Amino acid sequence: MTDAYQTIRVIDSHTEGEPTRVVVQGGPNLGGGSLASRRTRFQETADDFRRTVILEPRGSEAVVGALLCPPVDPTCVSGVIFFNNTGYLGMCGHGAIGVAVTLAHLGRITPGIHRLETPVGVVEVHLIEPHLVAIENVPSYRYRTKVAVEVETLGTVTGDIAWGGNWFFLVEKSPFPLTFANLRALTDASALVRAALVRNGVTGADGAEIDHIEFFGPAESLSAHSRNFVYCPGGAYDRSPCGTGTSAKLACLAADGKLAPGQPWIQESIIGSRFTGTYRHADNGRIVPTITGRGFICSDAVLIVQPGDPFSQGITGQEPA
Ligand code: PYC
Repeated sequence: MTDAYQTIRVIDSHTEGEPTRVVVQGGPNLGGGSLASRRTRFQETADDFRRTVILEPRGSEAVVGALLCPPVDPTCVSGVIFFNNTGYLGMCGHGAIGVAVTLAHLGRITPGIHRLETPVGVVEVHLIEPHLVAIENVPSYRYRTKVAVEVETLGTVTGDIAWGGNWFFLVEKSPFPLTFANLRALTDASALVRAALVRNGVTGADGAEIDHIEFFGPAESLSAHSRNFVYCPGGAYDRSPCGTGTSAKLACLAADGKLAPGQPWIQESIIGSRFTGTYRHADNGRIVPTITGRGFICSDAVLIVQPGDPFSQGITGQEPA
């Protein structure tokens, strides 16, 4: 006879290489209210659930979790709260694509346009084909341009600050060539840039921490416009070109007059996968980006948490009792 254990049903997918884990059963009950207030409740009352789902041994630092919840706006097919190895995200572009292919896999959506409610606003997802999705992201904008910071071992690093659903510091000239072999150096350099921004009080609007760093360089493929490396808040790198990061990039290109509305921008990731981005103008000098990429289901699984498991809440760096 086995003891009763906790089960959590998840569907794992990847979007251009970047994993998304959608919780479809066994998640915390966050009650009602806006998605932003439910995200706060998640953080305050159920953060152990985030750790169980994302951290090793059940997850990994690269995984972005997505908790499906009932939407407030009845025109939305679902609400969704994104989370990762360190906390909670406002929006997640690759994650929204992962949610769309997951909802299609579950038979909850068919090809067409659907709306998802997130803590930072409603995004439209267009399931073009079973594995091809375009998301119309939240309005994005460049907040500050050519901000110089002194970074330990790197010297002066200059970048733009932009919002694409998360805050980004975008560095046009990567301090290291954007190759897979340089992942460690790029990750370490990004961590130093992030620390320098904090040290110097450089923030997004309303003092928000800039928790994503993006380095750019020339594309490897002749048909892409640029290659990037994206450092995520928990120290992992984005295997995809990052949906919110590509949105922030489009906002900068638009502000510089380097990309016209509707003109495609092909952004290559550090592993060579791609998103195609376009934008249209919105109010207050903002743009509405559309990001298109592919998503594939990897597994439909039940996570099990047995009584007495010393790592039921993941490996956190604290010694088990
Ligand atoms: O695709 O927006 C994105 C994203 C954010 C963090 C990881 N991926």
